[in-house]
Amino acid sequence: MSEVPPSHPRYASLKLREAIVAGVEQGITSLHGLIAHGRGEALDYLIGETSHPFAIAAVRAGAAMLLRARHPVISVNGNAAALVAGGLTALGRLLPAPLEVNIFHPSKEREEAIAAHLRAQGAEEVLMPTQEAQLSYIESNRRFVHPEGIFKADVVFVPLEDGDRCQALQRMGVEVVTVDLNPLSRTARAASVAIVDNLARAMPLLLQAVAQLRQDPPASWQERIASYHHDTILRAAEARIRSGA
Ligand code: PTJ
Repeated sequence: MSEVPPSHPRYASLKLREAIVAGVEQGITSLHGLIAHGRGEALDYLIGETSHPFAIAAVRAGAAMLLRARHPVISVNGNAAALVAGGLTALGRLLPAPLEVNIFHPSKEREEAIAAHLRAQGAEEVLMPTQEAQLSYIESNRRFVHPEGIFKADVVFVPLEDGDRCQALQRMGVEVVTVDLNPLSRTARAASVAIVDNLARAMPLLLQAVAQLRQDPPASWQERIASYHHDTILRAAEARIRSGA
């Protein structure tokens, strides 16, 4: 039972905080995930807790990139699973694309708990990290991937993480669509498309964009991607944060 009354002025933010705490209690999210979430909260506060045009433009480009992909994969960590498991599962069905569990802080139990949580939300295919397939240019636990998933992906949706794997994937020629409230992070900078927004707000927008764009001819996806200018988008997000308005 939630202890947050809907009338509370910070209801939406407090509900997300509850979801992350519940994630820790269910063995899905790491304790470090609480700290990462707090950093996200602070940046969201500065950004005005709303989805700005720079985020909407990135959502559309990201949706087009995922639709254009030959083999898209959705990477899921402990924070994303706690916040938007249902949305990630719906995205997997819509594209279609497999979900793959990939976490930074090693824990077999947590990997299993994340997979079970995704399946409970209706995910049909959840790929797990393996020893057989490993990414280059990275030494953390994130290097262990699935041979049929991230290992052979051409585009990976990577919501909310540290930057190492994003950089490694880019060096391997894989495109990355990320959601990160920090436009200065290595993830946001190294990504092909960075949606600077709260993952909880961006997820329904991304689902809507994919549902709309998949009706359009593939040539229009290419145009959408070409009209996305990564540095300009990141500068606009940073300017919004710095303005303090
Ligand atoms: O489950 P694991 O082991 O894979 O761990 C996941 C975390 C998130 C703990 C791990 O990847 C990590 O430590 O990430 P960082 O380096 O703290 O980066 C997380 C980034 O996500 C930061 O730039 C935060 O500002 C940002 N962030 C946090 N919450 C949100 C967010 N971005 C969008 N939406 C959020 N709700």
